[in-house]
Amino acid sequence: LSESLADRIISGDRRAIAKAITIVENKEKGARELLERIDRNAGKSFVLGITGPPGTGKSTLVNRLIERYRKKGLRVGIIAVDPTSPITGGALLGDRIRMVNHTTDQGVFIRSMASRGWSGGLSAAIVDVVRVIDASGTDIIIIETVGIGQADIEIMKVAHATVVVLMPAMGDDIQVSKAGLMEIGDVYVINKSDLEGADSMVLNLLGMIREARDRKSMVVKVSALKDQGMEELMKLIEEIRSKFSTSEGKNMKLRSTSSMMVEAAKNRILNKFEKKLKESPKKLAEQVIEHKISFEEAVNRLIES
Ligand SMILES: Nc1nc2c(ncn2[C@@H]2O[C@H](COP(=O)(O)OP(=O)(O)O)[C@@H](O)[C@H]2O)c(=O)[nH]1
Ligand SMILES: [Mg+2]
Repeated sequence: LSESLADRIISGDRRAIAKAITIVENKEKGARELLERIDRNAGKSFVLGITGPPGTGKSTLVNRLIERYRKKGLRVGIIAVDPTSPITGGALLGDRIRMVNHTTDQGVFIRSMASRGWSGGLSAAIVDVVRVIDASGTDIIIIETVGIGQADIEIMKVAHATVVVLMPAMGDDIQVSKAGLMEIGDVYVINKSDLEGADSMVLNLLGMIREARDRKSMVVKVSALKDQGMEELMKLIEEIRSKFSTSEGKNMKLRSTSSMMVEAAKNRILNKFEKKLKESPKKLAEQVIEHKISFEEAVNRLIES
């Protein structure tokens, strides 16, 4: 089964991609084998992270990017990570509606993932999903996350480049500076620049970036809704993407691949450890209480695999 499924993924079959993602997400039997089978075909997609506080217009912007990349004839994959549960998720529904224009296009693959219920393994799950979509011959994979927590920052390490989306009148909002968003952006977008306060937000932002680090990043004003400033944003992203197949791109790939490996490894160690915690602590504790083994020895045994 996984042999033919792997072939179908590699040929770009959207239904096969969707099925494979379900298999790896649920850690079904054969998931690892499937990932092994597609491994040689992965590593070609440019992964673009898009993050920022809720409601800044990320999904609207992603739609605009999809339109443009499709016009270039490129295949696009979207992973929309949503904090709400898949059952009650209003925002998820919103994303679906906004992206609905692309559902009949074979060159676009969209997958929503709930960020809840992964108990720390979200990044690892995303890594597997990225590899499946990557192996299907997708040129660009966009990961949209709500940039409000450490988990989102972790996810963005998987991306080759990160776009942070903000909007006017956020000031030096605690959401922005506390969330670590100032450290991770290659490009900062002030979206909703059709609204008042965009210019002062740009100044604010430049100040915040300067405070956070010395690396320069690009700032661009956009209105995703009115489709304004999108050409300039595309130019900035394409500038980064054009380096992907050069020596500079090698560094992007190294950073992304090592982050992916670390996320996957962390998750597996954690799973193993948690499994062990279910079995042995009480038995070990009994021996500690009875002074059959020392406390230190018990801790050591707990972390031995
Ligand atoms: N005025 C204005 N509204 C926008 C713009 N982009 C998005 N919006 C609106 O902002 C709201 C949130 O957009 P959405 O894309 O779902 O934001 P997300 O939560 O960051 O993904 C929606 O009502 C959009 O129509 C824009 O450029 N200008
Ligand atoms: Mg969204």
